[in-house]
Amino acid sequence: MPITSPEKYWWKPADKEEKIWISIALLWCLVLTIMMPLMHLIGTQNPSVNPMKIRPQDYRTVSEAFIEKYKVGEEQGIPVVEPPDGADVYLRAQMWTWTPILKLKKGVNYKFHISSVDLMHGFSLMPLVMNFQVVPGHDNILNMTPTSAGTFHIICNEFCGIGHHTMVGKIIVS
Ligand SMILES: [Cu+2]
Repeated sequence: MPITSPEKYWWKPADKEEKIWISIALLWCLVLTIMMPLMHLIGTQNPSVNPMKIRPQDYRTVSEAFIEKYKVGEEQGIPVVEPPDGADVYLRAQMWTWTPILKLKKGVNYKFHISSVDLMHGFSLMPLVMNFQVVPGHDNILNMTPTSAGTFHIICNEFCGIGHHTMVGKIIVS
């Protein structure tokens, strides 16, 4: 039995319904493309951080010094730190912790330095859904003023190994 080619249908003109869906998909792509830069200006989920370079070992040193200076306690082996008003705040990501736990005041502006000392992690502040990537070697500088009191959790949204799901940090605002 000879081998026969399948019916050639793919060069038939596109169906009307197919054309409608291609147009919708294209239009949606354009909307998303415009929304990406626009959300930086009007949205709050993707803060524009000021990235500076820092070697991971240097970041470890400065964040350890910050912890030493303002440590007020400990929770399950993680230091609890209460920095003074307007201080530089260091939040370190590493497999699989966010160090330290921060105690902040509502309405006070803090200059955050967020970086990783091993591999790439993702900063996701819940329940506010504020996100950005935390890359070793880059100090993400971000001015943040807590506007509401409560306990906020930071989860890692970049898969970083076997303990990824346990990587939860905490910011307590009073
Ligand atoms: Cu992680």
